[in-house]
Amino acid sequence: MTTLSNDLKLEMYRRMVRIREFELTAMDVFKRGLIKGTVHPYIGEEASGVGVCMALRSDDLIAGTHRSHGHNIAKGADPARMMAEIFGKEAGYCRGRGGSMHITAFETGSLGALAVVGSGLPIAVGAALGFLMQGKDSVAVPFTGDGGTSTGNFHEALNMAAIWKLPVVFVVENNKYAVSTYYRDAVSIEDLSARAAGYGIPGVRVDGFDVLKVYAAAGEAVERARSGGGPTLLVTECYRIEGHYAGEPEVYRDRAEVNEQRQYDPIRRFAAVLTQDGTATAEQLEAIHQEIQAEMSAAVEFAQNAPMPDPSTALDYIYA
Ligand SMILES: Cc1ncc(C[n+]2csc(CCOP(=O)(O)OP(=O)(O)O)c2C)c(N)n1
Repeated sequence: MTTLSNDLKLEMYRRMVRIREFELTAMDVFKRGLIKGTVHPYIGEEASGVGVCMALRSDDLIAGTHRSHGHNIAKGADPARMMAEIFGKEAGYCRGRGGSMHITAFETGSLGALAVVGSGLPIAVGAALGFLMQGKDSVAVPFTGDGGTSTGNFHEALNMAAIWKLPVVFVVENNKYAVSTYYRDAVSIEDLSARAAGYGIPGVRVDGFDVLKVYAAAGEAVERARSGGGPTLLVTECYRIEGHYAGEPEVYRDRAEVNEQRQYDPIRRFAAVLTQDGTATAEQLEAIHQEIQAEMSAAVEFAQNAPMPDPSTALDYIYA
């Protein structure tokens, strides 16, 4: 692997912490009844989104899921505008019309958080076809969970991207559960990247708790897509530490299982790498945590003080 600069590694760390703190804050405001709807925490999956998105250029596009706070932050979205969105405020990315499950930060290259499972994949394939038709060398990167790999959308999207050699990197975040269903109860194979063989495209499986490994694997797939080599199926093996949504009862798994997975915490693991390789001291990393916590308090304050959308504009922005 080429040596990465300290600045790059610290930016990866900062974005992982930003995701973690955003999710803790979002769960907190949800439990305190300050927001409507729900939130689907990305805690435990930070290395996946950050490893992938840091391998992208600003003109590459991502398409997310119902669990996409992390994808947006990894791609560079502003937590204050995201917080305003989940508070339903006009200052949010979708002017308060989208909420947690639909945050769409076009400015930083998000095609949207798309809550219909699997629906981001064909949208990204369309974006990739658009890049080719416009002579651009950008890449489209849809995310899905393990559950999404059994939707018709997944198979149609992979097939079309494969036959047209489109610049797409399909990222499957195998966090092991689709709501209450363990992934092995829903698919007949253990390695989801084996599904790539059915479309004649490369399938890559990577440790999704390790941001450097994800970054390297994503970088290779992105370069292949950008240089005309067609799509890749990239599976990041991770784990959903929190419930499917904030406060979900989680009756389908043992606490012991969750606690065992906590030892792979991607942030703690990356912190150990950064202190051991001399990138930063423990004190410097702690200062990042504090800086991000202050950012989250400011984001909540911004969101709470922002005005609600004017009811007379409820039907605005529906048609382009
Ligand atoms: C087409 C469709 N079917 C069902 C649902 C309800 N639903 C929301 S999230 C979810 C599970 C998705 O699991 P997975 O793709 O593994 O993503 P994860 O939640 O684990 O990130 C389901 C079934 C939906 N949103 N869309």
